[in-house]
Amino acid sequence: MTRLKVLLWDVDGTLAETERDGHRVAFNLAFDACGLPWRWDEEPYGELLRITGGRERLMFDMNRRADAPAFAERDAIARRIHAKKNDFYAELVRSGAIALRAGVLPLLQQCRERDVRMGVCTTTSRSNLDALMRVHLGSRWLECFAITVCGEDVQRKKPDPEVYLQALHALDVGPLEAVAIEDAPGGLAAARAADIPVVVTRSAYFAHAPIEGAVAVGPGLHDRSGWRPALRGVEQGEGVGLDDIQAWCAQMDSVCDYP
Ligand code: XBP
Repeated sequence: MTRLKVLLWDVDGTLAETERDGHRVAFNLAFDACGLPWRWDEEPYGELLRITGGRERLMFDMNRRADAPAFAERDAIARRIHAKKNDFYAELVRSGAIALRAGVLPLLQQCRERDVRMGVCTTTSRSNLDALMRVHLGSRWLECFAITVCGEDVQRKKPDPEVYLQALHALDVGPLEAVAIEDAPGGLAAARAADIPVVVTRSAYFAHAPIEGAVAVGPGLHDRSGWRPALRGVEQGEGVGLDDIQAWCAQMDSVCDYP
């Protein structure tokens, strides 16, 4: 492991718990707005998260519905619902419905202080990322990140590694000079397929998902307890920092599977 030069952030579930109270709610508002009697409740939506990408998720769901529109119409309908969903999502985010996860801001700040470059590697649409970051980091949020790769920028979404490979290429760093922060098996698989070490901060929907091949997995960046491998110096009120991440990566032999 060489010096950690780049921290690559996933968005949904990692920077913020956006899915249950953000995207899901916005999809339901979009169904209503399109005159469709469909509804995604909390639990089934968790299962749908296996399909990355909102439009892809809609297509998957339509393809298994008894009341689905004719096959030839589905793509156009999915695009229409998805565009409306993203508008509703931006409204929800602007209303303050979605906070950043605890521990995220201090780590963003530490990266800036220590000149560790940051990137965003996400499956979500750029408009959703912009809405979220504008609310929490202000209108100049893009200046915090050396690169942002979103759903529109790739041919294949996570778990394909394309989003991570693009970021490494643009930043001109090798995979072991980067660390990805992810919350879910699909994102973990994408970063690992690009050979990038991954720290998993479990999100609500993936609290018990099997995690294979992460350098560390834990409940959130705000909390030093509950991590595997365990963190030294567990102190109340202190979160996970760059030194911890670097230490996990130094023990790369501990890359293992966590139930
Ligand atoms: C999460 C996703 C996204 C969002 C919805 O991406 O799979 O599809 O659920 O966003 P990540 P869109 O964890 O990589 O941030 O509707 O814009 O696709």
